[in-house]
Amino acid sequence: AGQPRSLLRALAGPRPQERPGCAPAPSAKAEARVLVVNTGGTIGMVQDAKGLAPEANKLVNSLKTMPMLHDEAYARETKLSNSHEFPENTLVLPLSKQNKRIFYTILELSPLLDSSNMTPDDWAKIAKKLEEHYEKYDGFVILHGTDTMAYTASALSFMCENLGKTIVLTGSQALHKGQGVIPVFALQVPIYELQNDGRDNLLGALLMAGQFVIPEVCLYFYNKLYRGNRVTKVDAGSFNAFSSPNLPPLANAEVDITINWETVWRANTKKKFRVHTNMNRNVGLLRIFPGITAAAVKAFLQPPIEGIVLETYGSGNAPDQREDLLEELRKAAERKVVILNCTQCLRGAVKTVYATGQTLADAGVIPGGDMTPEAALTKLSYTLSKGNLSWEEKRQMLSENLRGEMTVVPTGAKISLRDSKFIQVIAKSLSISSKEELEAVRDALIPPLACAAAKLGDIDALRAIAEMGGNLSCGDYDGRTPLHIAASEGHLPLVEYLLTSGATVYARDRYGSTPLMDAIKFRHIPVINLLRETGAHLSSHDLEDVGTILCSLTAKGDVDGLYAWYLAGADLEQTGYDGRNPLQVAEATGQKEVLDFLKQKR
Ligand code: ASN
Repeated sequence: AGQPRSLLRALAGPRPQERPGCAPAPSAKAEARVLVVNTGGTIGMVQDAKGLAPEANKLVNSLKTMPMLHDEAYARETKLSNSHEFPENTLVLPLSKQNKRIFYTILELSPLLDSSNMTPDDWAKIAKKLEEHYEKYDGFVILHGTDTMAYTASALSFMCENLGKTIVLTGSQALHKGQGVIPVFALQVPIYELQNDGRDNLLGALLMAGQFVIPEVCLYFYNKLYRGNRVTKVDAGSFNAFSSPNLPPLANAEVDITINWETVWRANTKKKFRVHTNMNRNVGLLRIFPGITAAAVKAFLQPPIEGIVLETYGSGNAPDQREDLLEELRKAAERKVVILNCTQCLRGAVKTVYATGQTLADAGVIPGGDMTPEAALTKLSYTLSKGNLSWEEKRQMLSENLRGEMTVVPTGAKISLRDSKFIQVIAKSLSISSKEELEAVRDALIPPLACAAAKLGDIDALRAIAEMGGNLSCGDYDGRTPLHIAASEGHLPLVEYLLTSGATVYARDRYGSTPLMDAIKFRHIPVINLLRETGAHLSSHDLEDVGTILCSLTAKGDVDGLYAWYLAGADLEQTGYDGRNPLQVAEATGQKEVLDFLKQKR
């Protein structure tokens, strides 16, 4: 155990954020909705005759009895279970330290699975649920068995295209209780057991998904949030089951939650979220070993196989004196079988420093950098299923960094903001010299500088800030990001630049406003269109009083205002507080222009 206290403190009450510039500030009515997709795994298992197995419809009722995971008094006060606003099986966390109420709805897949039984069809099932519910929730948690969690996390990272919201996989682990002879089932720890990691993992995952826009498929385990396609299961027994050997965690949940924003993957797209589900199954993992026979390699590479991950030694080496093996690899490459080279080592990357590595590259094998075998396999499966791409394009795609699954060594010298003259001068005048203090100055200065540049429409300044390592998703003291400002000002090229440079459309400022809401407020039609193209949408919270707002715009004859709401996705037939809809108000107030507009949009 040893870890619950830190997470409980994360729930305890209001404290300022440790890095106010970088986390989205709570909105005016600070609420978040998270969808929990339960796929199975130890977290919800019960004991049956054969051992532990998943059981349907059990989790929600158990969670309701756990105060750290459900605030029963608040649920009763708000009549949560009878509310039309929330779907069945919705629970609510106690108020978080950031003063946020996280409501979470549990959706159980059928059948629940021990993750050893998962296949790409199950990944597709999860992905489709995410797509179906994407606009209704702020973030997503996937409960999953630990055995194949790294595969599912890697697969989903590729299958989720243009992701803008946080998705967190978590579960619970097996535990060795001492050294004695213990039946296998006694080693497993479902959430209902006293000594259990599932409660903390679920709570941590909910706090991450409900409070931060981390547009990645992540994995939360034992107080750490990792990039999903960087992890591998390294321990069959301990709570500390996962490791991300080549990338530091995205966040740590200690006394405070610290997000490592520099490591967080930045969405850089103007396209909408979608899922790609038909993964190619003709792929495999082949681990070479001393003395492996050419016959074994040949058999493995037979049709219908279309791609394999070759797990090689050290920094990507295989015997260069085994002409028989190389011949099989060459023949496969000629048949257009794609071969991706990954190391068997836990840490480090494939490099062509040895002649033995170079020989593989000459045989047509693609270097896989520092990808985990799980990431390499699922990337292969994803890339090979892109029917519209040629063989060369698929090979090209495999060597590119698609979702942060591999480290790209920057070419040319990279200046960091820490080295910037400006920060240096300020640091000097404040007598600051330590790395941490310099970083604190940098984090305090970037958001207002970037927002000021956004206000002026100064793309060059923003580019300079980004090139120096500044995060353009950071919010200022009011949680307003450069994208909020650019949207309010109607600077279309700047909005475009920000969207392709890692800005998130889902950031909310302290007043609860998103860039889309700001663009509506100032009626910047082209900006609204662009944000919508990128997947921005109005949440149920944004639409709470929309009927009354639309009726009031109608009464004032404000066609532009109505048009802005309409383009943002509002329903123009919504009724206001007095039960009338905009059309009825237009008729009653004789707003002819509005009337024509409303009739045309019906
Ligand atoms: N066998 C279980 C599973 O992967 C292991 C676990 O969840 N700890 O579903």
